[in-house]
Amino acid sequence: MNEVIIIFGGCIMGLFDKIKQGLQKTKESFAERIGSIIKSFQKVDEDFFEQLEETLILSDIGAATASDICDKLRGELKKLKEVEVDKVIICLKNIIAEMILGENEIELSTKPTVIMVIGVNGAGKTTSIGKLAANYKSGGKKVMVVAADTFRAAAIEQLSTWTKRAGVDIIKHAEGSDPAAVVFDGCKAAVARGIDVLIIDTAGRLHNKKHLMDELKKMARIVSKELPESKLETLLVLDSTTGQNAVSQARLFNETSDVTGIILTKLDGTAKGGIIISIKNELNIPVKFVGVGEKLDDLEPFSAESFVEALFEGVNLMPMTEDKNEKSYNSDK
Ligand SMILES: Nc1nc2c(ncn2[C@@H]2O[C@H](COP(=O)(O)OP(=O)(O)OP(=O)(O)O)[C@@H](O)[C@H]2O)c(=O)[nH]1
Ligand SMILES: [Mg+2]
Repeated sequence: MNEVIIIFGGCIMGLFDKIKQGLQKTKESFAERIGSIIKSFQKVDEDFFEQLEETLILSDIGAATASDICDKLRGELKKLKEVEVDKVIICLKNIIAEMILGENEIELSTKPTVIMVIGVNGAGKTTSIGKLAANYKSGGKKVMVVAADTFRAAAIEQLSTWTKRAGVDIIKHAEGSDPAAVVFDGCKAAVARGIDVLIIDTAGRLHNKKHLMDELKKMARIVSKELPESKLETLLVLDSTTGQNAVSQARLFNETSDVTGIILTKLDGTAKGGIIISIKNELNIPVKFVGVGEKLDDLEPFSAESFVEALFEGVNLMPMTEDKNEKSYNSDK
């Protein structure tokens, strides 16, 4: 296994705190579950791995990924002569860190960079766009938002409220108009006004409705045609409280749209943050932002290092309450 370096001190404290805070429920239940199996086993045998796999599945990591993690852990522990409690945790942490490392950042390498935001109804698209716009604006970028959810009543008004809060421009048409036409105008206006980041809000849609998915493709085609030099990021917004269902959504959206990243919302209200690991491991789509509340500044760029550190923060301490020097595991080899 390649060595995974987890940079604990390297991340900005504010960001780490926010992610920790947002992950509170996830990390509490993860730490409790992992801590309790670590305590209840004296040796690393097949029973231990069975329990661990079950625990990982209960932590919303998903069956396939839980099994991958256990296989990797088996392989790592076999290399050791004596398996101490701390080693099991460190190996587990490194395996998970390696799984979720990826292209978590959005590079604003083109002017404009276009971010199309898609997802099912109520996932948190419009709210995340408001937060994202404010975030880029405060970073000195010229931001414009396109109201391409022309379908849901009051969607345009809701987006306008967010763009006012964020202090950025909005391009909008009347409710019920063709979303592709607003996207077209947005592309033109972005060039005319020298915009750095163009963010497109889209209507909530079910991934199994073909005509709605075709509509997304049409919008993407317009962007490519009107802004051929621009990078198009398609961010899928997933509500983390829906757990493994969010992973199925990601799989299906990815079949029709070229999803380049995930915005995982509502992490503040759930213990299901483990889905971050299965999304990356099973679909190879990186999480790029996490939503940790309903306010303007409650969106954070995702950091794999901070996530793993937060997840294991409580676990590390648990075996320490026992006499660490006396407790070591025998590995069944
Ligand atoms: N606690 C919490 N609530 C959030 C977060 N993100 C969004 N929400 C809430 O989720 C609800 C739905 O958010 P919207 O942004 O309207 O969702 P949407 O995907 O645009 O919905 P449609 O346009 O109807 O498809 C709102 O009540 C938001 O305040 C988050 O990170 N944490
Ligand atoms: Mg919306």
